[in-house]
Amino acid sequence: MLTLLRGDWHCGYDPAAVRVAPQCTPLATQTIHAVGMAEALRRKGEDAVVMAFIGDGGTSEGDFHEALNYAAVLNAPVVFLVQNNKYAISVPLAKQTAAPALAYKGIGYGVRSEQVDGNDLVATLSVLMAAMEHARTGNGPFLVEAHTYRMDAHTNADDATRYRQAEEVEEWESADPLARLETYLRGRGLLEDDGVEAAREDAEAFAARVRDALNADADPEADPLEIFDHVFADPTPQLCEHASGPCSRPN
Ligand SMILES: Cc1ncc(C[n+]2csc(CCOP(=O)(O)OP(=O)(O)O)c2C)c(N)n1
Ligand SMILES: [Mg+2]
Repeated sequence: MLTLLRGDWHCGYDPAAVRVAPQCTPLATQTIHAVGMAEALRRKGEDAVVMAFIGDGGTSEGDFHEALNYAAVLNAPVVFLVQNNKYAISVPLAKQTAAPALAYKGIGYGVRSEQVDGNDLVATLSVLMAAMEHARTGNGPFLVEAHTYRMDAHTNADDATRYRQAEEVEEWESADPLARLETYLRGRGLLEDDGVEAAREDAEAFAARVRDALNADADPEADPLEIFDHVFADPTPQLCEHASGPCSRPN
């Protein structure tokens, strides 16, 4: 997945093999793709469920609404997971929507919708399993709104201190999902110090392997014009005009 983020326009893996669509930058378009894919899989006789992930800001896009509507009309096996982390870059939720909750957007279209504490891993898993089962057994789409918080800035080009208070961030720090999971598992006698240490070491080793693999790869050498090779069956006159080499435009 990181291949793409290094500036290579190839997505870095075979989407069909791992059944994970390539990341796409235009917000909410993936929700429409998900509905189409779910319908296609159903017509092929597969009992698959498609999961579509979207943020709170993304739910304001028209595409999201078209996807919800069509998913409900088609009774498509899609689970929409809305990660409500309360910010869309610098736009807080209150300036994004007047709906009582984002889950209401699903209800309005006839999509079964529920809210969950997204920082509670066990609760989130439980709701998602129920949602998958609902969709897989022919009951149509399901929307899960997971409440969480964006702890950091949107990107390293964004300064979150310009639009939110430190107290707000601190409050959410105490709801750290990993710390809560650890407390829960320890409380149930399922985890002790050595287990925590082993998990930390595993995570560090995994991150180191990913970094090494990325460093070992040569930087992608992309020819920007190559993207047009896969857009038009035959190049347009305008493209030929700009082509540096011969252009194989039919007469
Ligand atoms: C159609 C479209 N409009 C605008 C953008 C620019 N943009 C990128 S991320 C973002 C905010 C997304 O917020 P949210 O859906 O809450 O997702 P989060 O970043 O919190 O995961 C915007 C406006 C875009 N990528 N696509
Ligand atoms: Mg957000």
